[in-house]
Amino acid sequence: MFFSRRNFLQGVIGLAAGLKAADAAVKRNTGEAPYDKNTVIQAGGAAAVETPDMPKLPYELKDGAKLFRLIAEPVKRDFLPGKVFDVWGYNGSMPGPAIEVNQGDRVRIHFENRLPEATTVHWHGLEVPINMDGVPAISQPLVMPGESYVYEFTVHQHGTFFYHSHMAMQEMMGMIGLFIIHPKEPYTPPVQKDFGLILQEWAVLPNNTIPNTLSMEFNWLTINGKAGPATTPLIVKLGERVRIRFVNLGMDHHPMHLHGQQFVVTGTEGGRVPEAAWYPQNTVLVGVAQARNIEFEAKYAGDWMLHCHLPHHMMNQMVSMVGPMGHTGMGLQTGMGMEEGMGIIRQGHALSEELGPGLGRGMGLTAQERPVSNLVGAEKGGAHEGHMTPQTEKGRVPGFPQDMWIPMDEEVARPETYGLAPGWSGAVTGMMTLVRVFPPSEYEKIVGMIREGRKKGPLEGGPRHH
Ligand SMILES: [Cu+2]
Repeated sequence: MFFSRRNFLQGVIGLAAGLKAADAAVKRNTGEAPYDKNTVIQAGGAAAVETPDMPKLPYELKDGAKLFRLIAEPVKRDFLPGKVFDVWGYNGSMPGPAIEVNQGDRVRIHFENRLPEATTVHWHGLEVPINMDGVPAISQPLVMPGESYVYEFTVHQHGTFFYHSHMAMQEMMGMIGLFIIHPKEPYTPPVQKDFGLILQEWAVLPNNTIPNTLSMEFNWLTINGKAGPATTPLIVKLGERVRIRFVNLGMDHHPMHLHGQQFVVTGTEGGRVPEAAWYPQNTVLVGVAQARNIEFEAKYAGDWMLHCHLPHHMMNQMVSMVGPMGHTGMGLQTGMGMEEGMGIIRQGHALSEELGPGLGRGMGLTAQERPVSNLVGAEKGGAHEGHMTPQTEKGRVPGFPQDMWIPMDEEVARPETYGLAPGWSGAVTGMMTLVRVFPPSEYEKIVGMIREGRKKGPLEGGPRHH
């Protein structure tokens, strides 16, 4: 940890006591797509699910069913401020808006395909009639561009499910959304906060905006379509019981780790886990196509990290800088032909004597290999100086550091980041977010900030670190 997060605000003035979780959910779901207040559901007194950075899908009651209108379409999504990517999603949102219903509901989904290619919608984990299963050519015809299809079924299960395209490359373009079903009989013990998070990874080459769905190396990692530090922190009051629902539909598994507390896994993609099977953990592996619900009591105040623990999933826009283009850190080299300078292979194969080391796949034994790092060329005072892990003059070693340190507090400031320690955003990158646990008076203060939309200015008592 770069900062100690043990000191907390003091002397803050409590504001607007009594704000309900549902109100907070309304305020916080201010994503790009329209958000409708009627989607906040209080099932059996359960807390409504909050989906930071992601809207919920509104519905209307019609002929005894909850009617949703789901539209598959291309979407522009900024993973970070200024990093806008061309992805695919639903209703203007990627991930798609969350569908939230109650056990026993009749659900009708008017689905429309505005993509340039055919698609279908699969209801992952739901026990639905075969003609509602959403697998093209197996259970239904492909829904061609411009066409519609009506899905309708009764949900008798409860838990964390999701919907997604059943075309593999479309999945990797972002075509997934939460499908949460609240139980008829409320879960015990009850939770006061309930969050839904979708984990995704992306391969976007430099200077591209369209994910390379064929790639198996990923350089952008997102939670609800945002990369840290643009992920909106989860706001919790000290002593509350918290549920976090993780869903993963990608190429990689994500060991999600929570700092400072132990949790139990209370649900999977198959539904509720019996209490007798709960055991303490602080890292849960959320595998591909899986859902995991965790629950914990927020016993300790602080800004606690919640993140995938795969090191390469804790970074933004990783690009291997090993190779001809990487040696200067400034793009195409001068004094070389175009093909040579760009590392284009014209002879041999990628691991050959001639080319292997230049592609960063050598064994350190051949003449062409040169000592480089992913930030090689980042000399003191150079172009990359401000993006390097802070060093001292004494600690400066050629080729190091390997890590990036790119704080952007101002660019990602939201009410939920209010009062975080200066530079905090340098520590939250890739598939990372924060669980901010506030003592009651400070909690009311931050909720007040959220309601007002305030995101700047000091908190009384100073920053939360020393
Ligand atoms: Cu991961």
